[in-house]
Amino acid sequence: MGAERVQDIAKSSKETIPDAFIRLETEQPGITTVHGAVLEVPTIDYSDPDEEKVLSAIEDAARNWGMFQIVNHEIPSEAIAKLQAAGKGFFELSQEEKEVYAKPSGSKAREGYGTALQKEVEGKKAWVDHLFHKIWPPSAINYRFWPENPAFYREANEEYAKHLHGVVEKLFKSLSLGLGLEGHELKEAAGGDNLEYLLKINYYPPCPRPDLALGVAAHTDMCTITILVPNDVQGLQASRDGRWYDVKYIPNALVIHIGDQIEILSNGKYKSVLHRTTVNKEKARISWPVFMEPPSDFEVGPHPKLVNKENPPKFKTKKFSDYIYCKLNKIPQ
Ligand code: DH2
Ligand code: SIN
Ligand code: FE2
Repeated sequence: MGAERVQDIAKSSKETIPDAFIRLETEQPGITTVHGAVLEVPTIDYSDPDEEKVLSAIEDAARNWGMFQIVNHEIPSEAIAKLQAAGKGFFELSQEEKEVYAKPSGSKAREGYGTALQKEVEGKKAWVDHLFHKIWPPSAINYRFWPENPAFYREANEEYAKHLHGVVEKLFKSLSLGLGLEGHELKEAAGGDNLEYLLKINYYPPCPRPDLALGVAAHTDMCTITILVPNDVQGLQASRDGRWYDVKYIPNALVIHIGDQIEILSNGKYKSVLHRTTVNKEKARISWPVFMEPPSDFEVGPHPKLVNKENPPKFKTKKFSDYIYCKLNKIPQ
């Protein structure tokens, strides 16, 4: 039965890795990373009393980077530490215990514990396992995919989701104002209060050849925005002028990715960021991205107030589920 987990493969890989994980030279991090440089993506300080300045910094970052970090946000560091301890605890359970939460094979749903059978360049595999489930709104949660162990898993995730809700509301408002819209209009056009938050825990086991393998291959996020916290192991890289850089790690910061749906809603003014992840020789890297998704049958397209004769729509309007389907199956727009 069971799919092969990277966590198991890692245990039996002492010096080499299976061929399926060795990237093409055009992707290998050892060759394609700009070494000795870290990318300082824009940092937004939410404790800054100058609201105009914060707003223009967010607008600039969303336009020119598609990525930024928020420091001094309202999420207590204890809530982040608890979320992280809960996720780490899950991946440290026995394989048998983790498989209880495995994504049912053949199921179309995405929730559950899994290892991607990625349809990637040359069929190469990603050095990562994951757990994926909704955390918001409470009515959309399927607790079937929330681990019972560690015992505080549920409390940690519910608390984090509540805190995150405040950050998401504030961020959508800023991004909306940055487009010249009313504060509520961007979120409304992205699904409003039906916006769903999906947590993915990425578990990247130690890898004997981090120069040859990738965690997650280069991609832009499909959702509206992603809010991510990593553990203390470096690994997130962003593409800048066609080169790959490590993103500067800031303890307790929230990493924000502008996703495809915001690029579309803004009619191209905001850009989704191309990123990927590397792995570490000695340490497990773990990250907790939360994807803010429109409901699957919700249609997303350039905001009507942002298109006119001079600015025609640059993107088609599509149901979010159709957008995902086309992207995953590489069907051109
Ligand atoms: C936006 C995204 C992603 C997403 C959902 C979004 C990703 C993927 C991801 C995913 C989830 C479950 C899986 C899987 C991949 O879902 O980038 O293989 O089983 O990582 O809204 O960007
Ligand atoms: C991802 O982009 O899917 C993962 C990012 C990370 O692990 O930091
Ligand atoms: Fe991503």
